[in-house]
Amino acid sequence: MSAPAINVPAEQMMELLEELAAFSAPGPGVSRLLYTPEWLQAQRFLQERMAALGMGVRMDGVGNVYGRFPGSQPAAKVILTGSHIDTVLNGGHYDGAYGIAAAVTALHYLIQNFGQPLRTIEAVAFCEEEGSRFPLAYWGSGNVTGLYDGSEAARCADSAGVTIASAMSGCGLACRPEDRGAAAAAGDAGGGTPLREDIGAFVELHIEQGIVLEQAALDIGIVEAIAGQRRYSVKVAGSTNHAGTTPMGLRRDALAGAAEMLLAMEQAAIAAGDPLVATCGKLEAAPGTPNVIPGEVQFTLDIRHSEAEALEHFCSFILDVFAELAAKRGLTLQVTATLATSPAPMDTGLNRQLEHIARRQGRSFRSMVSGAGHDAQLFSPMCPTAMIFVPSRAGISHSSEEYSSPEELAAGLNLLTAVLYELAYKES
Ligand code: HGY
Ligand code: MN
Ligand code: MN
Repeated sequence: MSAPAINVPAEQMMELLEELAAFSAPGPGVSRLLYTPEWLQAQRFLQERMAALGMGVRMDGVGNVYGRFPGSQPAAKVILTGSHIDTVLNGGHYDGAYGIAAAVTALHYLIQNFGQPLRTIEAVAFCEEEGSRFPLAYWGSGNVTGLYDGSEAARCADSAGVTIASAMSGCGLACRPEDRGAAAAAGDAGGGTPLREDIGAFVELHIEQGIVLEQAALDIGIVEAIAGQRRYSVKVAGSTNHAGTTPMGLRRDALAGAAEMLLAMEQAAIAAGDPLVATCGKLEAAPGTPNVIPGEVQFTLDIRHSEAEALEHFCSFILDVFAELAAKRGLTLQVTATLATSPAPMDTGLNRQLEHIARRQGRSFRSMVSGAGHDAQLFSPMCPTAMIFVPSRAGISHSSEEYSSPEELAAGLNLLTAVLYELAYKES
């Protein structure tokens, strides 16, 4: 059976993107952090929109929203597509939301033009991927794929001390596995275990968040692997003292110590060479007054590499350097690992299919590694998984400047729709 022409109008997707961007806390760009009022409004909006399009809709026990069109072969595994609904602080309109808006638009186009699929097709808005509010990331796909079992909700709190569990119950969601069973039995919208074993393939459409495609003037990136990530929270403690009366030689300055550690990390990352990257994105010094020597500093580390061994080696090396610097300065050091995701290869068979479709649709493309982490990397060990990129203007992302043109977004939408057609409608 040859492949039918796929020509999805982008208007529905563009409208969804605009509506989703409105669900944000005040301030520049889009801020939609997990379990905030704007997060809940966005997830409820998506449920309404999916239901209005005729999808079967549900929210699971952690707040992932699903919309599906059932297949004629109920025993066949589900073809899942989507991305994350949360954003970074003051982020852009497209990171995460694009994959969701395209998934909903693609499913609606397929059902309208080709009727019931053989295998169920499902769109998902994962509740959280960024790690912007709580010191963990991938809370949505991590619960679906078993990275988390939900027990983390009780012990993980944001900077205001609000635990995931209490933020969840504030959204009407059951948090503990035993609660979810009861909620599901009661038909509670926030019930239903997130863990899934019925997924036959996962495809994520996303902006590149880098400059490779724009510089090469290419339409599409077909991701061959997603970098592994390690995140840590680090606490350096010394002693507060008077900024005016304490001689330099008698200080245990936690901030000066942290600064030396972070400069050493930057030098080591540069020496390690691409694709290793290491970042401190958040640092808080206490007590935080101009005339007091900081006695305590908390900061985060985000270290990535596309090869597991190189990532492991760099992390253990740099944490040893931190320990030496702390000892030299009479400081104490406490390092807590908050995230570890392995580098994830995408499915070569699916990637061949995507290349074939891109050629058929007249799209230029290249294969590439993703330095950004994505929900797709948690699915690749459990089912055939693929990721499609479209260009980001000037490679900018995690910023209100994030932009991809409607034409670029439409090219990704049409490629996604075509591969979903092949996965859900074609006899295997
Ligand atoms: O941080 C990342 O790589 C992704 O944008 N969450
Ligand atoms: Mn993203
Ligand atoms: Mn992101």
